[in-house]
Amino acid sequence: MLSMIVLLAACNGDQDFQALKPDIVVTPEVLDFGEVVADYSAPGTIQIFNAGLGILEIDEITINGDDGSVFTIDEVPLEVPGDSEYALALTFLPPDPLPYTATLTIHSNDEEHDTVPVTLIGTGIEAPTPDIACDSLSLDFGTLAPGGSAALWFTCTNLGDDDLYISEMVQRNSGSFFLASDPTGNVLPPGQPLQLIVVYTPTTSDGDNGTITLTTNDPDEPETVLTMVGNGGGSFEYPVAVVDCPTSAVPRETVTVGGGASYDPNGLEPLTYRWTVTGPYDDVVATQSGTDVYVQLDLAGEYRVSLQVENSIGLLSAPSVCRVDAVPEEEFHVELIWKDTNDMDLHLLNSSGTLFDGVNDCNYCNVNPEWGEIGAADNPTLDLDALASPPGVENINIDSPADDTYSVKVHYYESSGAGDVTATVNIYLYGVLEGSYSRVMSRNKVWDVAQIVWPDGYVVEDDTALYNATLRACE
Ligand SMILES: [Ca+2]
Ligand SMILES: [Ca+2]
Ligand SMILES: [Ca+2]
Repeated sequence: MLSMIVLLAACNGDQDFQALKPDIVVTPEVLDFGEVVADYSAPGTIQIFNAGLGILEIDEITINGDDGSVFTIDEVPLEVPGDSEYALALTFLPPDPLPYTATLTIHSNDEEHDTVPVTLIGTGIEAPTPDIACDSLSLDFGTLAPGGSAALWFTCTNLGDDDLYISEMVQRNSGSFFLASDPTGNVLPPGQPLQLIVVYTPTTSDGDNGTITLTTNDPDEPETVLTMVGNGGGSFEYPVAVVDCPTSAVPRETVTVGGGASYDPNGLEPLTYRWTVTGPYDDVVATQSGTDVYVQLDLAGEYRVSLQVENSIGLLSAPSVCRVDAVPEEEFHVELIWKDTNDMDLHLLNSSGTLFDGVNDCNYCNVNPEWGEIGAADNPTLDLDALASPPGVENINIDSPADDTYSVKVHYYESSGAGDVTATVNIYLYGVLEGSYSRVMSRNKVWDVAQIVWPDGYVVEDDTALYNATLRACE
């Protein structure tokens, strides 16, 4: 009975109830980190004391102000028991030589002081700093037979204006990479390079990968990770190129081939893109470096679009290749190709035509004559007209030709120093390559290539000798 009375008295007493509340006391009111070299960090501490007997619950600690991001809290406590203290650790990292200030606010369950502000100040100052820069962050040794040995190197230079100190070197993964000398303890004065020679001695052909991590006093890059791969890298995952090709295309169209789905399995991004576009004659027609590539399909035939992506440490993906087949839409499509700096001209004559007559010979000086019925469908058009490329590409098209027999001719207009040049003519009828012919020509010669009988759609090659043009422009 006695113990029950004591218990009731303890619970009901007003003064005892007060004592179970938390009571927050924070010092200092202003935390000054002093002067700190820009890009270096300095620690600071705020004491949170709970002078009450109830548990102090910390709801949130915020840092506000324009400079809020230069001050960070290491770890926020959930609660501080009665009559005890928590040391709140902070870090000040000035990015520039400027003064910084922000307000830290502690939100708690202390009803009388539910928010307690602390002013944070600090000044960034200018001072010499080291700056590590390596010429490459990866070495790929390619293929090497077991028992063989090869050496490659990284060159890391101190681009800063204070000494660069290499405090630690850690090598991980495959032991087939051997660092010729341990750089630990090296001090590089400003401007000084350091060669890190790596010798690769594979014991199997399964592939190897490894890293070297350098720890230095570079303030904004305390660790530099260098990656080595050999014999395909073994378990190493290279970046992956993914190309997205259009399913159909027509000559003279510009198509977009996308590389945006490419990725790096290790997240070593951004990627850089290396595109190579090869035309129907195995010529490289474009090399580009954007995420997407734009391919002008001058010719009918197959274009190969190849993409390799490079990750942020300089390792290349295997190439990914897609094919775009440019198929003429017109029923009648004739193209002329040459690969020198000279100027050749494609001519298409109807059965009434003579070379350079201004009506019945479609060419550079008569690009879209009216033939056949009234209307454009059966008229020829010189759609691509090249003066001097190389490569030169010209083509003449008819959507739906009138019944007739047509003649294809080539005139070597001007040499521009090119001398004898091979001309190639491809004849596509109803979207199908029906004939491909080549001749070596010299200046002012005319080549009678073939005759095309319409609507049968067959091609008769003309094997007569080249002859000199008597005219060089339309009459
Ligand atoms: Ca740096
Ligand atoms: Ca021409
Ligand atoms: Ca017509």
